[in-house]
Order: sequence, then structure tokens, then C-alpha cells
Amino acid sequence: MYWNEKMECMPVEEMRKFQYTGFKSLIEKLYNSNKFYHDRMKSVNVRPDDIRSLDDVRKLPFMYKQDLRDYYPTKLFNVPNTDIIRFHASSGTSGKPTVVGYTENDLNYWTDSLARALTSIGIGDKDILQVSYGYGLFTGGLGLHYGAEKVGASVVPTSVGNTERQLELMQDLDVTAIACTPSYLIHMSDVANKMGIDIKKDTCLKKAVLGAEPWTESMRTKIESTMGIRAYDIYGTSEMAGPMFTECEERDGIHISGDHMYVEILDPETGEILEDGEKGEMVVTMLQKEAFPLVRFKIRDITSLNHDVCECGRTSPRISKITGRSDDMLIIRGINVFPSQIEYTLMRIPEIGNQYMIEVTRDGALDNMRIMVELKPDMFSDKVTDLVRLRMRIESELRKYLEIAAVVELKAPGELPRFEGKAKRVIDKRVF
Ligand code: DLL
Repeated sequence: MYWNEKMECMPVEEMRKFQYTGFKSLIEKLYNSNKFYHDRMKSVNVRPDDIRSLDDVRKLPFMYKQDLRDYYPTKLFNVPNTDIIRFHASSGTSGKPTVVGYTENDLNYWTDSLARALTSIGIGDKDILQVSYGYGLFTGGLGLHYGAEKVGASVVPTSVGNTERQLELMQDLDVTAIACTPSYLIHMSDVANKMGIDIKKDTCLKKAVLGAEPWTESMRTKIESTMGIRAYDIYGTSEMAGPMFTECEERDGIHISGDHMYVEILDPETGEILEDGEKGEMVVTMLQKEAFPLVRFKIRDITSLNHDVCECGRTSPRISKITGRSDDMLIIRGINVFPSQIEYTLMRIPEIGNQYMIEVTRDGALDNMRIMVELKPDMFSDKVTDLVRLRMRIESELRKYLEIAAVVELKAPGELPRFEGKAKRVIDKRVF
């Protein structure tokens, strides 16, 4: 049992005061020590003295994923390199990834947030938690790993893949909870069926902590009824730290600990701040981060905010299930893919012309991506072996930059549809 009653149950007005104090000292620190934030504030003529209430956050400019790319890899960091003890990275909008650094305190805050979240869904020292999120640069594996150890659970760090072996371990070690993407859990269940394992009867699995990609209430119902478990939503992004917040046992929104993060919801069209219950794009300010601060960062996820006190007793605001994004990022097998990254990779291959199309489909539980590319006229050869070699080279380049497999189809010049006006390059046929 790991929770912070003072923070998690603090009256809303008191929490706002607490957030204001944290925010004010963050802004003072950044204004005085970080060129990026200093220049941004100067550009709108705001000094730390102008921040006199939490609502004054609105005076500050937004931060975008593009900023992370422009200041790649570590120019936005606010501590000396010697204080960084971990890096993670996630897909950027083109070419380079987004790099996030952590001090020791950052890792502690992140772990603290996850430990509170796991406690809120009843995962503790009696649990054996299989972490089937990817370990490595992706934040899912290591994030859940440390959070679960903090609550005293026994961790089975399987990472993603090798599903048959995962299922054997699940049975042999009496795993009680699993953390992975919802689509991977559905895939596991399909593989279990083929192996003659009924997760409901033949394993001790009771809970699943699912996130890193959008999923719906109907997926939850399907997962729960076929596997005999309770499934909880977990949310976070690498820029925030990684996975950080979950639903509680009530499952009426994802609790956002006010001492960790301040959330605003904006109308994506007008930029106006929206009221509780209204859907818009989420903007976050991290209140405790040292290495890689985040002030008014446009995450691009669409959700709504609710400040009512939850039945569980926690007063922290809750966001509703993420229903989409205000940009064109795709999440394929739990991995973020920007069409601009695909374009960047394709356009560096001299044989490829200007036209391409991306098609995403779902086969069972697994996402598949097909990329159709038109070749330049002089590159289109009759020799099948040349074309096969070229296709394999393009697939390998894409795998290198996107970290997921895509099937490439080569097209003759002029074969792909042309559009008047904005080209439709992405066809997402998945039903969520
Ligand atoms: O996906 C961190 C994470 C790991 C979250 C494990 C949950 C579990 P990124 O790779 O930076 O970080 O991707 C962040 O994924 O902006 C959302 O668009 C999407 N996403 C994450 N969780 C959810 C969720 C991790 N529960 C991006 N529902 C975010 C819907 C989600 N989308």
C-alpha cells in the first residue's frame, strides 16, 4: 500500500494554492536559468512577478513537440549533464526522436506517481505483475517496473513479444496482474486459445493495466469477459516522464495527481480554455521535474477534465478516456508514428518519387501498416530482382527509423490516386 493521503485527498482550493506555489518557483527558476524559457517569456512580455495566481499560467506561451525537435537532443534540459542518470526517447515528428532526461529526483517522482496509481487499483505486495510493455528507450517497461517494485509487487519483466513463452511464465509463476497495451493483451489471449490455454480458468490473472494507445469501453468489456479480469486505463507520455496516471477502482476517469501535473483543456480551434466536462486538447505543466521541465506543453491528446471528488475519496482531477488527437500521429502496435517521419525516410531514398500512401489495418488484435510508394520514372525497372531488392531496402530503412515493420508496395509512376487540394496520404481502416 503506497499512497500519499495529504496530496491525493487535499481539498481542491488548497491544491490550487499548492500548485500555484510550485508553479511560481518553477517559473522563477526557469526564467533565471534557462534561455529557452527566458526568451519565450520575454517574447510575450511576462516576467515571474506577473504570475500572481494559478490562472496566470495562461499568460505563458505554449510549448510544442516541434520545440523538442528544434532543441534536440538535450538543449532544453535544465541541469548539468552529470545530474542526468537516465535517458528515454520516443518518436519525433520527423527524423530525430524526442529525448527525455531524468535526474534521480525525476525518477523518484515518476516512480512515486506510478506506485500511487497501482495502489489505487489494488495492486500491491501480494501481486505478481508481468510487465509486457517494451523495455528500453520506450518508457512503458521500466516505468511500470519501478512503480511495481515500489508497491512491493513481484515483477516479471517479460517486455513485449515471444508470446508463447510469456503465457507459460504467466501460468508457471501464478501471475496475478499484467501491464501491456490493450491490443497486445487481446493478441495474447488469441495465442493462448491456440495453445489450449483458457486465461480465465488456467491462470491466476485478475487485473490488467492497459494503455499507451487508444482503446474503447467495448474493448474493455471484451477483454474482461473473455479473460475474467478487471482492466484499468493507464496514461502518460514520454515528455511527461512516461506512464504516470491510472483510473482508480471506480474507473470513472484517470486521476491526475495535482502535485505532479497541472492540466488545462483547450478548444483546439479557438484556443479558449474549456470548462469541466468539455472535450478539447490537453495542455500540461509538470510541477516537479528537474532535468526536462515542461510548461504549457501541447500534448495533442483529446480529453475532458472533471474536478468532482471521486467516490474513492481522492480529490485529484480526472481526465476522461483519450478519444483522439489534434494532430496526425498514429499509434501502431503501441508505437507512435508520424506520417511526416515516414515521408522523411522515403524522401531520402533517391529511387522514390513524390507520391506515397499509408494504409493501416487491424488483423485480429494486431495493427499492420502498408506503404505504397511510387517510383521515379527512370527508376522503374523491368527486372523483378532489382525491384525486390529496392523494396527490401525501403522496408529496412523504415524499420530503422520507425522501429516497426511496414510492408512496402512499389507502384509505377502515376499509379496512386491524385487529390485535388490536400492529399489524403493516410487511410486508417482500424475500428477502435
Ligand atoms: O505511451 C507512455 C505509456 C506507456 C503510457 C505505457 C501508458 C502505458 P509515448 O510513447 O510518448 O508514451 O506516447 C504517448 O500515447 O500522447 C497518447 O496519444 C497515447 N497514449 C498513451 N496512453 C494512452 C491511453 C507512452 N491510456 C501517447 N489511451 C499519448 C489513449 C494513450 N492513448
